[in-house]
Amino acid sequence: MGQIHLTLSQFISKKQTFPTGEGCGLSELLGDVGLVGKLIAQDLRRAGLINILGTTGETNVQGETVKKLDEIANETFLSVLRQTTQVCALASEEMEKPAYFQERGPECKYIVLVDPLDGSSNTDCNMPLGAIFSVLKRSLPDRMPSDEDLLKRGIEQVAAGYLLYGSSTMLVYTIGQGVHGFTLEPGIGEYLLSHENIRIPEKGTIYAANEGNYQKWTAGTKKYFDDLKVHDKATGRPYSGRYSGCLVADLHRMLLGGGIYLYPGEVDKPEGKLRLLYEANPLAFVVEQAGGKASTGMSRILEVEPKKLHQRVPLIIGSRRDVETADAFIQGRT
Ligand code: AFP
Repeated sequence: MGQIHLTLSQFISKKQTFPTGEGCGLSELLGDVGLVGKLIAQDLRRAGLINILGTTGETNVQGETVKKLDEIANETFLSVLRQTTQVCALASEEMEKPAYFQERGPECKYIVLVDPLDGSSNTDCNMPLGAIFSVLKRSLPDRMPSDEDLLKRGIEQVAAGYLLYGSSTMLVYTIGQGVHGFTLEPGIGEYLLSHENIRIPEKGTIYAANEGNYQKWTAGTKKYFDDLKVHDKATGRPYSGRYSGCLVADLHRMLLGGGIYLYPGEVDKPEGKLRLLYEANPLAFVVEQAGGKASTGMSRILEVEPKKLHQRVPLIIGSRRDVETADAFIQGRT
């Protein structure tokens, strides 16, 4: 028999230490996020056969076309996390307002924010998809959270991570003690530890961005992308471009092999495209925990003060030295 890997719950109970009172709540929550992953992965494997591809005909709060799978993933998060004893509210890219689970008592500690299906343009062509989650602590135990309680800076997250539906299904998370990756073993329906304590290389040679937007970028951003293509063996240039349309998949590649993902602000849209609270913040927490960096181009993502639930933010994320170089160009220092 080969090596026996720890399951997700074994790893959490044996290898993670929680502040007093946090243990079983976060452990249950992470297990339930894993359950969402199993349910969605099962649908995705049969997607072409069970009429769940294509659009619903609706538009979401972001003004984007809703895919059937967006709706299914959102419903799955809602119905699973509604059963999670320590979750009292769920906010999602697919819902204008957060859902509050009124039936929860004062012992219920956590608020979860999710992008339930990241990369939904990939649904119909069998490309990778993901989901991103951020966990905040409820501020006051004696009342249900309000919309304002969800507007916390990324540094206040107590856990974060993502599900990746690729050639295998993975759950990657942090509770502020490194970043750990688990691969779903479909035969036994368990997540098994496959990537313990992931460390992102200081610098990579890969970039991911939608360069179709080049003409919309600022002079500094354009200069950075031009610089990536200069031939210079000593600095590993030209970088290779790898962009999947799924941030989770691109970021996972960077975490393991190094590099940089950029969705920068544009001259006419300085706020960029991606959402702060359930895309940029959780991934920034993961990447920082792995030794990397995440920036708006101007400042640290985790310190951005949120003003509204579906706020957008430019995102430059990945290997520490690559993000520092990109920031220098974007700020006009290079
Ligand atoms: P969707 O989930 O709406 O498809 O957006 C995906 C995403 O948030 C991120 O995963 C991609 O990297 C990025 O947006 C793709 O955006 P473009 O289509 O503008 O390149």
